[in-house]
Amino acid sequence: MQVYSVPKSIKENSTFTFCPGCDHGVAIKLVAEVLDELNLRENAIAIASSGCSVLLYDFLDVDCIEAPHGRACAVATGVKRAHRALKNDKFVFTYQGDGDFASIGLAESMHSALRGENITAICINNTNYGMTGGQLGPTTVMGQVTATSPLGRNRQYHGFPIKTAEHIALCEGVSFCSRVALYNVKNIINAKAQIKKAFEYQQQGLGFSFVEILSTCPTNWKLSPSEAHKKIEEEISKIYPLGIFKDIKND
Ligand SMILES: Cc1ncc(C[n+]2csc(CCOP(=O)(O)OP(=O)(O)O)c2C)c(N)n1
Ligand code: SF4
Repeated sequence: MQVYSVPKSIKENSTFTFCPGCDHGVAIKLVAEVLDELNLRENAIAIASSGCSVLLYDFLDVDCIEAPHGRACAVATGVKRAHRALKNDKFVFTYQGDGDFASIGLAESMHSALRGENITAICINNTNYGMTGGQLGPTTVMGQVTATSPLGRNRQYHGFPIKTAEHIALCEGVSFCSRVALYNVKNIINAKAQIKKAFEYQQQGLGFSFVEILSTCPTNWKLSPSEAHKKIEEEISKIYPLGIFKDIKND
């Protein structure tokens, strides 16, 4: 009996090149499993962005476009609308870091949500700019030491971090909005269910769907993979609570 196989939506013989213990690999595997289960692989277009998330297109066996930093939701909007105008509807989703989605791209992200674009955005929140060396990002928590906040994030100099899912949930065009984590099996199973729901809402034409995934960046956090997961469980998920913030079918 086969109990596990690599998702068809992952390229054959792929070896993830993320740092050891990085949750990007788990997140991409979940996305691939959901694409398989919903039979979306041939019709999907993924929009990758700048940051470690861009590596998505090295591993995912679907059509991918790389957007300039922060512009993934804008590119996804264009791709979705252009195909719809040609009566060739596509399944379109973005895969972005928190810096990409909630800092340089905040206007594009939020206005896509407000417009209710029928796309799905996945935001990997690892509380820093991972690819460029661990600088302070929009989600860096108070007191967190980063490459550009050596004394820790503080109110006077840096201000407060953004609670991305809570803000996106306030946008009227949003059909589904949740925050998940990947620090244990229960959470991984739940994360997959939320990604699936977000994808299904797009299939049903319900508007902008969004999943924020709390993720590790052991390299820049200077922690082991297990310490990094513990940090998410005990610290980060207390500041950024897990849950569904909007579900138009159940609200
Ligand atoms: C317009 C622009 N500004 C800055 C950069 C440099 N840059 C590349 S990746 C990145 C940060 C990515 O951080 P995040 O979006 O949080 O993703 P992560 O790497 O943590 O997954 C930056 C600032 C760029 N590529 N383009
Ligand atoms: S720098 Fe951080 S986010 Fe990027 S691959 Fe390494 S651990 Fe993952």
